[in-house]
Amino acid sequence: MHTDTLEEVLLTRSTKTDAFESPDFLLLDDLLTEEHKLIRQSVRDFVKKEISPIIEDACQKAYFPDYLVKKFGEIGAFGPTIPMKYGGGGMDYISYGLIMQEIERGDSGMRSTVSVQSSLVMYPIYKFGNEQQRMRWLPGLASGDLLGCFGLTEPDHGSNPSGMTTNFKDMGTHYLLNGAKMWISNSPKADLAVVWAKSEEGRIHGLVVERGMDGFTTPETHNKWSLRASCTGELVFDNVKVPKENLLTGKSGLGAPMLCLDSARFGIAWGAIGAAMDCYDSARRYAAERIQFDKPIASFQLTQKKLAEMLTEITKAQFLNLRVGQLMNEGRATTAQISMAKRNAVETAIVIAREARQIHGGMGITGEYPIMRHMANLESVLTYEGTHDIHLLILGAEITGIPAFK
Ligand code: TGC
Ligand code: FAD
Repeated sequence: MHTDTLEEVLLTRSTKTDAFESPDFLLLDDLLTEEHKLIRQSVRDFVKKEISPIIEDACQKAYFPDYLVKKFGEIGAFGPTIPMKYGGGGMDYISYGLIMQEIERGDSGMRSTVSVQSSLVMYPIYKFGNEQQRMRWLPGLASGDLLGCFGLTEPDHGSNPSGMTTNFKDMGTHYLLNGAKMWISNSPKADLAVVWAKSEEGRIHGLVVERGMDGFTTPETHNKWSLRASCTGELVFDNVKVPKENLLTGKSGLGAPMLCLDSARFGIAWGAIGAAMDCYDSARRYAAERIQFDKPIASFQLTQKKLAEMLTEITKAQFLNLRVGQLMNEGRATTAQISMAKRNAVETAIVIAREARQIHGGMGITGEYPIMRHMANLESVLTYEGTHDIHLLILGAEITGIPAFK
């Protein structure tokens, strides 16, 4: 992976301290193991030390702090549910959720980097790859020596990935890959891409495409107002010769990328609530400190209403996420349950970010507080991994038995 100089980021390091305190109104901690709490604490400490001091500047400058990739590997944030034999953490899904929650509490873009690597790159290689492929790529991805990305979306096929036109032909000694993917997190810096493409028979398969292959380019997408500290780009395949040993043969069809998305959407549900918790906590502290009409604004009923509703919604979402995590651990979570959790968490977080912005008054629009950054980031989270409306339709299909997508 190409790493930029640390100088730009280090020079802009703020001395601001991150005073975040996590809300736990219904003592959800009692339902976690000691190991869960230790994992959460270590990631929370990491976020306070490594992400909070630089993230506002990184976002303002649209700078992807790629030196953090190696550090994420060092704390075990990549592939927490992947067996230790391959460099993963061998942890359960609640641990994974807690890691996503803490990292997104820092920034959704940083969580994107980590959840793509874990759920959308390591997971398919582990789940659909053979032993040789696992040993070849998973340890480097787990340590952060390699960065990966996931190419499903195309310029003309977003919500409808089964219409994809990216394709590969069997040339005997190799596959010949053509097409393009768009909106791909991590792509400009990625060492490898898990790419979903159609065979000559029109069946969707996953292939690992590596940087340096002739005809493979990853142009960056500029001018984003959201996820500015995450790098996003395209994947362009112009007669790329992909070795046959790079095909993931364990599963084909749309169900293969969809299984990866189940895992990633689960992580996003926890992550979005992390962003909501940060907005709530910032608003609670600001309301106690900010004096108007000779009183803290926390003493006004309208402020208390906002805070009370925020805490209620965070608490409800925490429990929904935890229950889906238990079902994930038992292998019983369904796509529709995960859709409910993702959809609920992101909507909850966006509403809370907007209310928190109001409590901060004019200060809420500045980088002195994390609110506008979370709010802008959450607009991407609302759209990726299945839009808000697609998740509603997945639930609608589950309830009625009638898919309304087409
Ligand atoms: P449909 O006819 O329903 O299904 C086609 C085949 O796929 C199977 N399937 C699943 N299998 C396992 N798990 C799931 N969750 C599955 N969902 C579908 C299904 O059983 C069927 O299999 P078979 O064997 O019968 O053929 O498919 P459809 O074409 O009608 O589309 C359904 C729809 C709209 C729900 C789905 O395609 C969808 O979810 N669209 C949203 C696309 C999406 O989420 N894209 C995400 C791209 S990656 C990304 O955004 C990363 S951002 C990361 C970051 O930065 O953090
Ligand atoms: P469209 O599918 O064109 O949807 C536009 C609107 O139409 C939406 O409101 C949608 O809900 C609505 N709509 C579409 N179909 C229906 C329907 N049947 N019924 C009702 N309404 C409908 N993709 C990847 O593969 N890998 C990545 O790493 C990745 N990272 C991303 C990072 C960012 C910052 C962003 C913004 C996107 C990323 N995506 C990634 C792509 C993301 O998954 C897609 O943007 C998303 O799936 C929606 O596709 P689209 O943007 O083409 O919107």
